[in-house]
Amino acid sequence: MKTSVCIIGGGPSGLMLSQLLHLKGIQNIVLERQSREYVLGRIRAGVLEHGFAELMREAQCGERMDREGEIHDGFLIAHDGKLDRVDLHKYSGGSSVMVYGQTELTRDLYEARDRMKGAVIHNAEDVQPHDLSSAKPYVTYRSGDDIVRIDCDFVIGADGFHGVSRKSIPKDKITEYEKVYPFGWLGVLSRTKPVSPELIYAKHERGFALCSMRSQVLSRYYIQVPLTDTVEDWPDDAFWAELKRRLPADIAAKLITGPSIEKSIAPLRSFVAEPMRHGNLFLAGDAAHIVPPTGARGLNSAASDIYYLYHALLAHYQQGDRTGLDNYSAKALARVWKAQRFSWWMTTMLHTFPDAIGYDQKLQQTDLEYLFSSEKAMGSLAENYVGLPF
Ligand code: RFL
Ligand code: PHB
Repeated sequence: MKTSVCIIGGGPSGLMLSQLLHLKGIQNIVLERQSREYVLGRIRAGVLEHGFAELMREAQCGERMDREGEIHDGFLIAHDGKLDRVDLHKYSGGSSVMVYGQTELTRDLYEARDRMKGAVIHNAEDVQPHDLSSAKPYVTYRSGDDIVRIDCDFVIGADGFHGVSRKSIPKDKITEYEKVYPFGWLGVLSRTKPVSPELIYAKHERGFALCSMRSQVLSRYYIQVPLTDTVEDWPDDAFWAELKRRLPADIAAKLITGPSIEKSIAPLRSFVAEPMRHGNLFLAGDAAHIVPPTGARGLNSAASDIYYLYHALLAHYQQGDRTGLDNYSAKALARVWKAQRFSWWMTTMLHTFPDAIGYDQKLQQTDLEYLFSSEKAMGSLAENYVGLPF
């Protein structure tokens, strides 16, 4: 097979790029290791920044998101016996975020790819990029007993943190920066009405908790847990009891509980690989960088990568201009590091660290007091949470 752009990974990053390129007549093939059902079964992001929503519209995939997604103008932080509100709209100069699940937006992207007869190959095994430093790279994969070869101009590594793309870059050509946090998030999805119309981030001595949602009938809750815990350690009753302990009493009293329909633990990690390009391989999204979910930045950092890459590929194919491709890594990384900083800051401010000394705890408390006493500090939080410009 032959195509212009071979995209490894059919998550939000890969599908979005595929859709945008197709709309401009640039041929591409997406190779996804898992089945479509498996990809759609993963419960991940719930909050999309303005820029991501705009990209969905540009990809002609925004209709259902605009109909069913919820615009949120603010969120709450419970701390030290108080419940304070972050007014995103006021402090970001009129911006907001969209609450719309990653599952739903991935479904919309798959449907758009189907509608346009885009090539998305599922269950592609042993995907391997080759000759990345040459002008004629290619990708192979196994389908049953057959090895299939795809010749292309560019390979896009959009295959997430555990994908093959980043690993195919020689070790001496890439630098990895990593910070592993000593806890994870246990997440529960339940068919219950959310406890609050806006998200609640709760800092508590027993550990962080988050009340989020997917819709007015579907709630998503998280609690900080030690890395040694497993899902089996947390039957539903134990989860709800612990969540209630970490919420202000009046909120806990209102919480509607129900059977979990999904329960999983995600370790918290910050990671960046530099550069995001090796020859004709370009990394995008979680394949190149991940953040702890506290600042709701992961998917949104993926969106800016895709935006830069899309415009760079467009300039190359339409005007023969390669500057966008040459500048891609530096441009993407500048925004990626700002998302890293913000996610680290939110995580540090709101979690309970097992080895924290009294001094660290005082600083955490002061960080929150400063935040809610300074319009400038609120402005900084708000502009980062709604998303810095692409
Ligand atoms: P994905 O979604 O991991 O997709 C990569 C795809 O590549 C496939 N793949 C391969 N395909 C072929 N060959 C191989 N060798 C392959 N290896 C892997 C995989 O099967 C997969 O389908 O990466 P992508 O597209 O870059 O998207 C990134 C987002 O998924 C991620 O950043 C967000 O989910 C992070 N995140 C959040 N981001 C936000 O912006 N807002 C949020 O509210 C938010 N909440 C979250 C989150 C992530 C979470 N977890 C579980 C890590 C909440 C959680 C709990
Ligand atoms: C979610 O709803 O899954 C979610 C929301 C906000 C975050 C992280 C996750 O910061």
